[in-house]
This record gives sequence, structure tokens and C-alpha cells, in this order.
Amino acid sequence: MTLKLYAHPFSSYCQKAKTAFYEKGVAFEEVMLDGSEPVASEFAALWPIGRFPVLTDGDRLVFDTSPIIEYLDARYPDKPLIPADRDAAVEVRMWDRFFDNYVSYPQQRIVYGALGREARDDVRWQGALDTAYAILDKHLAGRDWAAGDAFSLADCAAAPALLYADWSHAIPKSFANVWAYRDRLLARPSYARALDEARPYRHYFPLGAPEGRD
Ligand SMILES: N[C@@H](CCC(=O)N[C@@H](CS)C(=O)NCC(=O)O)C(=O)O
Repeated sequence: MTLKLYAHPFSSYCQKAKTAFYEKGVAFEEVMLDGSEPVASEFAALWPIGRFPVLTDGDRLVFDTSPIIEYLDARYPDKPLIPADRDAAVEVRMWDRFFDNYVSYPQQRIVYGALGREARDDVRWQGALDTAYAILDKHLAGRDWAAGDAFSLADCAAAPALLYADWSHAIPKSFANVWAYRDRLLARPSYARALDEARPYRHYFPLGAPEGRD
């Protein structure tokens, strides 16, 4: 059965999911959500919440990126992105939540504010990102990856989160550990591929995609 990922290449959460597919070498069909029909209506019927990506595997539907990646690991156990050891898995899931809730969430508020989709409150969300950057810089001292020694679900979340967070509210140069980690993530072949597939859409970024920060 073909795995179908309803997605758009420029979406940070879609990049998170695609990084997991590329990391594990699992084939999938990317069903492009660019507003065109008939896919737009098909997706609205499939997942009326409207957030993406969404994965289908035959009749099975999986929404939200962390469960999508959990599903991939369950079905394709090679190159696991969540460790079998439950204690180690807590760390991975915790840092995955950190990137979604405390980096991507405020970053998305800044972008949605700029797009006029939500009330603009940049000072609040920039402050939230500053707090997250400081926590992360301390956490990353002496580490290559966010949790444990191997690239994991948490790093899939981190890569697009830190790409777009920096574009939305620059990561201070003094946070050398965050910068080194962001550079490692952007050089990881799985994420580099997802990022390359997003390049044609950079003009969508409402604050202007900065040169040389990718
Ligand atoms: N918690 C969701 C978040 C997904 C999400 O916010 N996706 C954005 C695209 S990056 C989206 O659907 N935006 C459209 C909307 O908010 O209507 C996940 O992990 O997949």
C-alpha cells in the first residue's frame, strides 16, 4: 500500500515528517496541498481540522507529525528514530515536544501574525523564542543531537523549527551551541533534501527569507 503524505514542501511540520521518511529510506507519495483541486476537497473531507501533514496508509489515517514518525518506526523498524529503551525514549519525546511547543509554536505565532491570520504580538513570541534559545544552548553543550547519541525524532522536529525560528527572530550569535547544532541539522542529508525541495517556495515567507542563513 502506498504511503501518502498530504503536505506542502515549505511547511515546517511537513519538513519534519519528510526528514523522518528520508532518514529511514521509506518511500512515500507526497500529495501536494497547494490549494488546487481535487486535492483540496479530498483533504478537507479526509481531515477537516485542516492542519498538515497527514499520512494515509490504505484506510489508516495518522495526523500530527510526532505520531506520523512513531507510525513509521512501528511499521519500518530499521534505523529507529525513537529508541526501544523506554527511559531513553522519554528524552527523545520530551525534546520533540520542546521543539514543537517552545520553538515552532512561538515561531508560527510570529509568522501568522505577519500574515494577518492572528493578532500580532511579536514582543511576546520573540521573548518566548529567546527563552527557548537560552535553554537549548545550555542543553546542547557537549552534544551532537538533542537527545541521546543518535539522530532521532527530536532532531527531525528541531531542523525546520530552528531554520524558521532564526528567520523569524534571529538566534543570537552568542548561542554557539545552538548555531553549531543548527548547522549540523541543515547538513544532515535527510533534512538537506527536504530543505532543497522547499527552495522554490521561499518567496512565501512573509518576513522575507534571509540570504545565507540556510
Ligand atoms: N501539531 C501539528 C502541527 C501542524 C501544523 O501546524 N501545520 C501547519 C503547516 S506547517 C498548518 O497546518 N497550517 C495550516 C493551518 O494552520 O491552517 C503537527 O505536528 O503536525
